[in-house]
Parts: sequence; C-alpha cells; structure tokens
Amino acid sequence: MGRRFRVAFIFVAVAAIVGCARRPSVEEARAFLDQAEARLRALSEEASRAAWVQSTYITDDTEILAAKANQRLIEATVALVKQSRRFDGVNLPPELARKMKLLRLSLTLAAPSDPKESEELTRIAAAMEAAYGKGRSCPEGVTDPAKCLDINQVTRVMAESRKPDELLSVWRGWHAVGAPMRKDYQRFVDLANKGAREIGYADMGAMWRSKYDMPPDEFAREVDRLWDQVKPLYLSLHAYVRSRLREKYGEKVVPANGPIPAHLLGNMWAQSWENVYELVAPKDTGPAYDLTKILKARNTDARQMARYGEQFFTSLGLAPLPQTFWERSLFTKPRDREVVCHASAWNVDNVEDLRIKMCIEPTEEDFITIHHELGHNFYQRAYNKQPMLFRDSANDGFHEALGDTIALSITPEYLVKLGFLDKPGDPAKDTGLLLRRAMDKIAFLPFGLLIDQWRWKVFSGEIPPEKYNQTWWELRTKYQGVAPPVARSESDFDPGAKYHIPANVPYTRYFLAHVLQFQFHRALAREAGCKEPLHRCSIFGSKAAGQRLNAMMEMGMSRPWPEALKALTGEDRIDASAILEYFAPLMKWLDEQNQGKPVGW
Ligand code: X8Z
Ligand code: ZN
Repeated sequence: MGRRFRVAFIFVAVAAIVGCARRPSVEEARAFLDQAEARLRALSEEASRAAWVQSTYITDDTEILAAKANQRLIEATVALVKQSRRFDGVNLPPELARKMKLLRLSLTLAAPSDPKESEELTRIAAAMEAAYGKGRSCPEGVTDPAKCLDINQVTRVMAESRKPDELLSVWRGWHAVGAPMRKDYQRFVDLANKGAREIGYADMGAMWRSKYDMPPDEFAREVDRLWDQVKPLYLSLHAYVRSRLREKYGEKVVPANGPIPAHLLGNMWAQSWENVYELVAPKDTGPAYDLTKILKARNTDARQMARYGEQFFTSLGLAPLPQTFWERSLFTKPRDREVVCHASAWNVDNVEDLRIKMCIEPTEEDFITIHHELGHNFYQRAYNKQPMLFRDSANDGFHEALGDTIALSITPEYLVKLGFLDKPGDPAKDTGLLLRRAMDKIAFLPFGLLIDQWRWKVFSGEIPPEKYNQTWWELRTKYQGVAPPVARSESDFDPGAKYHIPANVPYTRYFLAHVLQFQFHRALAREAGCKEPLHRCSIFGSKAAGQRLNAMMEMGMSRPWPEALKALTGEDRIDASAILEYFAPLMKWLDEQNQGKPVGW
C-alpha cells in the first residue's frame, strides 16, 4: 500500500516537472466543472445587469460598461474552454461529458485571446446593438431627428398604411440604418471568426451549427429537409397573396409572376404578413374579429397585456411571475431616453429575476409577442434548478417555440372566455382564420431560414464583404420571393436593418421554432383532450397539458434535445407533419384559388 502510493506520488511529481500531463481523474473534472459553473454564473449575472442597463438606457457610458462586462464573460469562457482540453480523452460519466461539451458550445460570440482584440470585438458588438436601438427612419434628405420615425412608429406605418409611396419612404429610411454598420460588421466577422478558431471551430457559423446534438453538417441538412416539407405551402400562399395584392395595387406595382415588392407586406422585413390580411381576406369568409380593434376599444394598457399572458401560463398550473417581474420589466417605450425596443425576455440572476423588455402597443401582433416573451420567462424559471451549464432550453428552437405554442391557443373560444368576443364563430367558415395564421406562421418560414443561410456564408468567407448586400437580396428573392422596392447597392447594408444581425442573435432558432410549435401544440392539444381541428384547440386551463409542458421545460438542456421532444410529444424528430396538418384545409383552399394563376417567381 505504502509503496504503491510512493510510486504514484513520484509519477505525479515527475509529470509535473517535465510538464507532461498525467491523465486527470473524473473527480478533477468534476471539480473543474463545479468551479467553471460558479464562475460563469457570477460573470453572466454581471454581464446581464450591464446589458439590461445598456438596453434600457442607451448612452456612451452604458455601452462601454456593457461591453466590458461582456468581454469579461467571454474571456473567462474562452479560457475555461481551453483549460477543459486537458480532460480530453478522460472517460467521464455522461453528465460530466455533456457539461464539458456544452461549456465548449456556450458562447454565441467567441473572442480572440488577445485582450485588445476581445475589447475591440465586444465594443463593436455593443455599438452595433446601440446603433440599431437608436435607429430612425428619416424621409430622403431629412436630417432633423424630430421629423424621423422610431421603430414603433415605423412598425405602425408598415402595418397600417396602404399608400405605396409612404411605405416606400419609411422602408427606405429604415434600411438606411444599416449602411453605417457595414465596416463594423466586417471587422466583427473577422474578429469573431478568429475567436471561434481559437476554440476549435472552423468559423462562427460552424460553431453555431454545432449546438444541436448532431454533426453540424447533418443539422444543415435537417434544416433543408424541413424547408422542403413546408415549401409547397409557402409557394401557394405567396401566389395567392401576390395575386390579391396585384388587384389592390395594380399591375405596375405588383408583377404577375415575379417577386413581391418587399414594402407591401405589412412588415419592415416582409417576415410576417398578418397586417395585410384584410387586403387578401376571402370574400365570403372574412375575419370573425379584429383583435387590435378589440384591444384598443378596451383601452388595454401595456401591463394589462402582460397580465393576459401571465394568466394563460398560470391557467396551466404554473406559478405566477414573481413580484420583481412587475417592478423591473420595461413595458412601454420611455419618452425621454433611447432604449432597444426589440422585445426580449431575461433571467438576470439565472434564478428568478425574470423580466421582459418590450415597447408594448395594444395590437394583435404585440398580444402574441407577449406570450412569446413570457414563454421564455416561464421556461427560464422551470430549469433554474438545473446545474448552470444545463440552464437553457433543449435547443434554441425550443426556447423560441414555447411562448408561440401557447399563443396558438389564442382561439376564438379563448377570446370568448376573456370577454373579447361574444361568440366563437362558425368553425365551418374558418378559412379566414387559417389564412390569417398562415400570413404570420407560413410567411415567416423562408425568412427564418435565409438569415443564417446568409450569415453562415458570411462567416465562412463564401460571401465576401463586397457582396454582402447583393447576396442578401439574392437569398431574400430565392427563399421569400420578395424584391427590394428600390435599387440596392454595396453602399447599403440592409442586413444591418434587421435587429438580429447587429445584435448577433442566431436566427435558425426561429425557423425551427415555427415548425416545432405546431408539433408541441398538437401534442398538448391531445393531452388536453381536444378533439377539434388543431386550429380550434386551446389548452387554456388544462393542468394535464401544463404538467407535460413543465416536465419538458424542467429538463433544461440536461439531455439531448430529441429526448426533451420525446418527453413532450412522444416523437424524437423535428417534423413538419403537424404544421401541414394544421393548415391542410387552407392548403386545399389556396390551391383552388390559385387555379390558372402563376405560382413561384
Ligand atoms: O426576435 C424575436 C422575438 C424575441 S426572441 C421578439 N422574434 C423574431 C423576430 O422578431 O424577428 C420572434 C419571431 C422572429
Ligand atoms: Zn424569442
């Protein structure tokens, strides 16, 4: 016994002297991960606090403070990733092996180890997000900010105006927000790639694609497979909407068989079209209700909008939001300071300091977005008992799908329960209802896909800076079938006018979410005992559905996502059959409408 000990001791001492690593033990790996988790937890809280203040009070100072806190978090993570390499080849129990893997995947922005470069990168990141937050749409030639529109005003014009000239002016003005970011973005890509390479990825896009419990190339193929499944539905919707818009705006504005001009679809990015529903509504089965009108007529204020959202989640048996949520959230756009209005949900201390930041307006769009944001919050709280490295959704598509799943339960029957409607309307006349949903959910799919098709190629270098804008529009035309309403050039940088590019938020998550939410909804509707067609099912008040949902949410990221999917749905593949089933009656109707009309562009 004594001898064996001595031999081992000598071996360790020699290994330490010559610098050659003895293989570390499982216990050392455990201790390393415990410390890593504690450190990441502290630094992430600090970075969140700084980011919160930056986003809700944009100034030069908050920008620098947020950048610095983010730099500390990223540098520490990169250092931990590098240290974790010494456990390569150690046979770890599954939980520790998963933590090791997730540590290496935990960044969405990697920074080079040179502190000057990591400082430059985090400063650029903070500056781009702030520039977006401060963005204004100014009419051509105007520089007086008082004559320009902020993002909420721009959103309203895009949703409500039916004058092509006015829409064009606002569209052009907002897209000008991107141009000054071009140089920064180019440098951002170089530095971020350098950081990604240092921790073992080919580039940032490869790093992002590695987060799905499968080889990155296989993930890219999965995404293509899903798109192929839903594409026929998108093509039918596109053809129908184009022909109706052509009736409205005339042959000079909307081509018979080409892409639709991107400013006519009710949204700055043409990413969801529900705001122009009335222009394409079926003539005999129009909308049974207009939620925006109802909310306005009831003088629903921002907090009340959030209360409606919370009430849905508590009806499932989930605990109410903490008091601090109501005290610390930002619900309305402040009059006297710049904020990032793009909606987001936070868990500042990774326990239950839950908040949303959103410039809420009483519209249907925001009513749904509130449910989306609260979905993040309820998910965040459900996994807060997991170890730090597992405090995330099964994959990022799950996080984005959660609240949308709940919002699919905002059915006419549910609106009757809220006292918003007298009667739920006749289910035999649901084409309008389905078309309206499709204008949101189906219209979004190609947009959700193309953003990262562009970014993946930008990060890999396949798209060089001198082709940033051209390729952006090639992809928008290829996938969405939309065209810029005025000529664009490389002096523009239109990707910068979409929040997630300057804010560096990966986007494939939303594409996945738009498929997953229908899969979730179908499973939960069954759990709730709904026998109606899927679009008439609401899980409001179903404790059984709530339990099923909660069991999945509590898992956080502790298991590969197919297991979480299985816990909720019994299926272990992402699959478009639910979204196709949901819209099957509409598909049939659209194909009838499209008889003899051109499809595609
Ligand atoms: O960014 C969001 C959420 C916050 S995670 C409001 N969404 C995407 C977008 O607005 O572009 C939700 C749908 C897609
Ligand atoms: Zn979200």
